Amino acid sequence: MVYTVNIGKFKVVIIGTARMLTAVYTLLLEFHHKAMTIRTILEFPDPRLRTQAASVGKVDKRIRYLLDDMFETMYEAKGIGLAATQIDVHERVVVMDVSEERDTPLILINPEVEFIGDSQLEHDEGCLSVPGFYETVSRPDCIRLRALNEKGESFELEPDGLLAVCIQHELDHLNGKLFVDYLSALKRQRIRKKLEKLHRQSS
Ligand code: QAP
Ligand code: CO
Repeated sequence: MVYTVNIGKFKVVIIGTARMLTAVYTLLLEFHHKAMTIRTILEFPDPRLRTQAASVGKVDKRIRYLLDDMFETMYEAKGIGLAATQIDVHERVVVMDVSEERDTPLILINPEVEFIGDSQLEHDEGCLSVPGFYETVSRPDCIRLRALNEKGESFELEPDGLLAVCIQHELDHLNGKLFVDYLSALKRQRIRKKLEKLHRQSS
């Protein structure tokens, strides 16, 4: 049999049995997917950043594709953390890499955080959704994290310092919260006005 299938903008002709069609089609879909993985990052004050993300039910191939896209998007943008919310996917998935060498990826699916001890840490924060702005935010320094990895296995971590700050920042995204929410209304408004102006100029 001769089959014609559409893969994105391509029309592909497959000659063979129906079983071959399925196999080749799956392969082509994966190839096509891998060719376009950088997603658009939403920017403050986009109201979609205020969405509460839903828990992931099953860590399957769909989630692993999402993780691939998120890492590619985060590394390309030179970020240290990216929540799915920021690419308009409202599921509880986070990718991070706080290492200097950019070679230590960390995946958090359905993350849960507990505060341990009561020391606070002041840290300069930025955000891929608030480009060009950095402000000091105070957060609990020591946390206990429980999350699922890319295989759906549960793991625990007790980070402090930058890693603890970044985890809390990304978890906030999944709950529709941004680091600018911790600033004064005046500072937040200034940032919003400047970004809105930039968005008008680039559209
Ligand atoms: C969250 O943020 C974070 O303005 C991750 O022009 C940041 O990856 C937690 C970025 C700092 C703790 C400390 C920001 C890239 C990246 C920008 C990011 C920019 C380019 C932000
Ligand atoms: Co952010």
